[in-house]
Amino acid sequence: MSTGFFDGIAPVRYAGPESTDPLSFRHYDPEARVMGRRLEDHLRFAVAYWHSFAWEGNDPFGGPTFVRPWHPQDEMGRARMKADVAFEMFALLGQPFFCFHDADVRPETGDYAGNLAGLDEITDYFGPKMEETGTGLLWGTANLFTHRRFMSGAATNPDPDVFAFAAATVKGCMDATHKLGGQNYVLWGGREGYETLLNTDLEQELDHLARFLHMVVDYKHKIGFQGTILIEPKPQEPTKHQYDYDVATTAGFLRKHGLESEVKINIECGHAVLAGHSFEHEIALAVAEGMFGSIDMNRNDYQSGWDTDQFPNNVPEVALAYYHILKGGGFGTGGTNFDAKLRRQSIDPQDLVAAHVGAMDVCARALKAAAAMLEDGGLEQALRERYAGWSRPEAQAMLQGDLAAIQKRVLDEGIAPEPRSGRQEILEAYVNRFV
Ligand code: XLS
Ligand code: NI
Ligand code: NI
Repeated sequence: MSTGFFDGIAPVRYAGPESTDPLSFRHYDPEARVMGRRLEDHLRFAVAYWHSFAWEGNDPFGGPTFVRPWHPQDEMGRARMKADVAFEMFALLGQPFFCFHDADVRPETGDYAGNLAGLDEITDYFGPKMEETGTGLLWGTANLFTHRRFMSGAATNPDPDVFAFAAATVKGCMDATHKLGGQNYVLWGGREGYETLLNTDLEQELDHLARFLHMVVDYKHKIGFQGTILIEPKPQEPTKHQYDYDVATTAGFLRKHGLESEVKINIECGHAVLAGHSFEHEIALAVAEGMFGSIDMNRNDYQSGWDTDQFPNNVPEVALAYYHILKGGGFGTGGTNFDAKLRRQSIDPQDLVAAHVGAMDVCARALKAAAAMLEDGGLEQALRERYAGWSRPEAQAMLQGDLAAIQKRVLDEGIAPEPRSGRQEILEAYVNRFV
């Protein structure tokens, strides 16, 4: 039986690029084939439960703006109603996946046993709904940052009791993710960092973080969870400095602790920008490190310098992100999770659906552009030409040699390199032909 929340909104269909209906797809045809694969299987979209159904519209200056029938979110009956509405939206959109934190889906009881019981109950309630709507779980995760017990961190808290509470919480969330056939399990270190070094033993905290992560990996194997463990980097916010700063930092941390073959990275567009990088930089680096896992798709406002979690709307930027994903072989267990929220003035149920429709269209258009660039091969050809000198035997031999041998060659052969154009504007104009 329908909750009536989305009354008047029909299942979203592909209507073609000429459509002017904000509740129809203009570019996302799940069945369309791109590089021999269905678009739905390329993009692997997921709705983020927290932004769409748990966040009430608060900002630092104001309280809730959304008035939903499942508010206040403090008891199981309304948690079930929220789930009913969420799965109605997944079905309307034809979303193949969703993602959730424990705290998004069950009420906060204030104690561990109560929270775990709520999580077990609501995830049992999800099971048949997932069957019925054909929605899978892209990833589950634990919220180790909202409740005040986590104010000084979770795995990196100076208090071992908080470490214990966090470890027990993650175990419960991994069990729930496993039960629902989740394809990944995510750890975003929301408060794994510090506000001031004056009260922080950075070295000890990093050791605890590594130990915690080893326990997560060990537990994954113990229960036979087939999904991928993912770390989601972010440089700051909420803490002043977060340990999993960016892809480079995370990759180094994983290697230092022997976790590089066990853990991959979930890259969020807004977090990349906060770290002073582009989205495609973070993706390309993770691919190069063999650690690319999944993406959190959103965008930041370029003026505010804050993780604004807006829905994506910049096709050229998103196209470059998917270019590097496709070039790296596409998603394995990962996907495109819309870690994006409405603006707090967008209070209608229709806004929620339209936001996802628009974002799915941006991604579809971007992925098609990325595939067309790869198939055309222009960028790859330009790369091959730029690095062509390295296929010469003497260049390869140099990599096996040493500085003295190279010096001798430079002197003997009178090597005097001439600079060559990087052709950036020509390449930018090339990209513009596809987006
Ligand atoms: C917050 C993060 C969060 C993670 C999941 O900035 O993006 O939403 O994706 O904990
Ligand atoms: Ni984020
Ligand atoms: Ni995220």
